Amino acid sequence: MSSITACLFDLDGVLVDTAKYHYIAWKRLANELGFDFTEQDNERLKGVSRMASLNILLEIGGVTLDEITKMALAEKKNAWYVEYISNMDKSEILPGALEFIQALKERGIKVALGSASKNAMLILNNTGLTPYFDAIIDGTKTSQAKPDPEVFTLGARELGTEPEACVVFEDAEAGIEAATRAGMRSVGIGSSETLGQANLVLPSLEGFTVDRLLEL
Ligand code: B16
Ligand code: MG
Repeated sequence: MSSITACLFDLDGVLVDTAKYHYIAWKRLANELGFDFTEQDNERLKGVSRMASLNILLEIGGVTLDEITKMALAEKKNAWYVEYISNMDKSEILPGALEFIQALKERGIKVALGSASKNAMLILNNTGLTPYFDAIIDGTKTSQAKPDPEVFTLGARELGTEPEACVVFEDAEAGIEAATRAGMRSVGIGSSETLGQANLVLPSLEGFTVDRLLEL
């Protein structure tokens, strides 16, 4: 097994909890369309692209719409979401995430972002995380959604690192599958019920050390 020289991080659910803002915006849209949208429903949208999320939401509400209307609704939801995340600051970085990234940098391990979000730069800038990344791959640079490995393959390429030397941190099952398909090791952040395919599952990054990473 190659030694680990790079870590690739998902954003929502690993470094920050933006899922709550996605939830409020999707719920607002569902309510406008005349149906409810629960937190449990929102679980189905984690790690899923914007248009795929809208399709799931409409399926839950039993609503069928043409593509042009769907595009307009996705834009409307995004405008609300951007308004919510505009007020984010570094207090919204998830426990242990910044400490772990700082420890990686001190040990000379490269750090990349691998997120489906087209709003990743706004979130990274507002939380002060941007300078820590050697490569940033987000939804504006990819054409295939997770579980396709594209986002992580592009990240490794931009870092100049072989996939075998990379570890992916993900909170979504599709993200763990994407890592495996990219030929990378993975750490699931969340529950082993959904992330059991990862090499290691942690409840959060709090207390996780570089030494433990290097044992993977
Ligand atoms: P946007 P990640 C994902 O971020 C979210 O988990 C998912 O809920 C969202 O729909 C997707 O980004 C697209 O986000 O609408 O901002 O482009 O987990 O891949 O960091
Ligand atoms: Mg995620």
